[in-house]
Amino acid sequence: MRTEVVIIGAGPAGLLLSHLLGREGIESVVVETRSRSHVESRVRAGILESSTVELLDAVGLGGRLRREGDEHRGIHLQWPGERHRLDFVDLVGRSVWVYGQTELQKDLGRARDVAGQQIHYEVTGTEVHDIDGDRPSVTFLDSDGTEVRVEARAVVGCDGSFGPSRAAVPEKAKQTWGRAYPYAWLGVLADVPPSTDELIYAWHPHGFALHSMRSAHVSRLYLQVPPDTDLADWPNDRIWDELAARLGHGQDGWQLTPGPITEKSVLPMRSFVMEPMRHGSLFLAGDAAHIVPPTGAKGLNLAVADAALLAPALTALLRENDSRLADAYSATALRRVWRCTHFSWWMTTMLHASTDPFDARLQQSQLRWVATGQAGATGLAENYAGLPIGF
Ligand code: RFL
Ligand code: PHB
Repeated sequence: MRTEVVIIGAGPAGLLLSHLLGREGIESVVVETRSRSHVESRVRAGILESSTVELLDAVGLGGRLRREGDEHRGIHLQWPGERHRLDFVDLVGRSVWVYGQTELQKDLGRARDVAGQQIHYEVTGTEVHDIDGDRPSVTFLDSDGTEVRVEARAVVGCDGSFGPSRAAVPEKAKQTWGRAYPYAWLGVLADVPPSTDELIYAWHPHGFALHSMRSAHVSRLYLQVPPDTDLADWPNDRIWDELAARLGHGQDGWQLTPGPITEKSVLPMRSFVMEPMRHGSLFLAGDAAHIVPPTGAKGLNLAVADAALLAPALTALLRENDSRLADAYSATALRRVWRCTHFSWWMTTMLHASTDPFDARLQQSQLRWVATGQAGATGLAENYAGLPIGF
């Protein structure tokens, strides 16, 4: 089989890239190990930056998001006894949108259906070949066991943190950086209206807690837990009691309303960056090249920004034989990647309880500076509401 671009992975990076290339008349084939229903029901991110929303609008994907998503002007930052609101619109003139990654994934899937996109779901044994030349190919076993080889002009690894693309770049041609954090998040989805209008990020000596949401009827909440946490040790009552304690139930009359929990999982937290994000005719985008802890809500937005940079670069390369944008892709994308990597690390280390009492004092001082002063609040707002795609 022959196409122009093979995209490995049908997550947000892969499907958005195929959508953007399709709009330029560039043909792509997408391969994905999981089933479509699995990809569309994975509970993950929930916050879209303003530049993500503007991009989705500009390429015809913003309709349902604007109708069913919820625009938030800011967040609440708190610690025991105090809750402060940061208004991003006042601070930096930008907002964020609450819209589940599951919904964006469905919107992307439908848009690709309409365009007649070839997507091979439930493939196995994906391998990347000949990326040093300009005729790379990808081989895999299709869902019915047929061996398939797709030749292309470029391969894009959008295969997330465990896909094969990153490993296809020779060791001597790449550098990696990373950090594993000594905690994880226990995340729950609950069929109960959110107890807050905007997200609450809470520092607490027991550990961090976050009150997020998916809709007017569904709440999404997280608790900092040790990385080796066994879900069996966290019956629902214990989860709600701990959320109530950390989020300040009773503080100034605020109440957390518990409800039926429909999903529960433990998520490890790490930072990771690989450079460069291109080797020969293989390009990497999204979690395949970088991973951030979820505290800054940046992972999905970075995946979108990579796809938005890569689409014009591949278009110029394939249509005009102009390699300038493709040659600049890695360095351009990495500027934003490192900014978001720093922001996510900073939010994470500021908000998660550590065992060192000196750290705790520094965190409280930093939090107060951010929550009550113009300079700190503006820095948080600028990063959280999002930088321009080409930052
Ligand atoms: P994805 O979504 O992981 O998609 C990669 C796809 O590649 C497939 N794949 C393969 N396909 C073919 N052959 C192979 N050998 C393959 N190996 C893997 C996988 O099955 C998968 O479908 O990566 P992408 O597209 O780069 O998107 C990244 C985002 O999904 C991720 O960064 C965010 O979900 C991170 N994240 C958040 N980001 C935000 O911007 N805001 C948030 O509020 C936010 N919250 C979160 C998050 C991630 C979370 N988890 C579970 C990781 C909250 C959570 C809980
Ligand atoms: C979410 O709603 O899943 C969410 C929101 C904000 C974060 C992380 C996750 O920082």
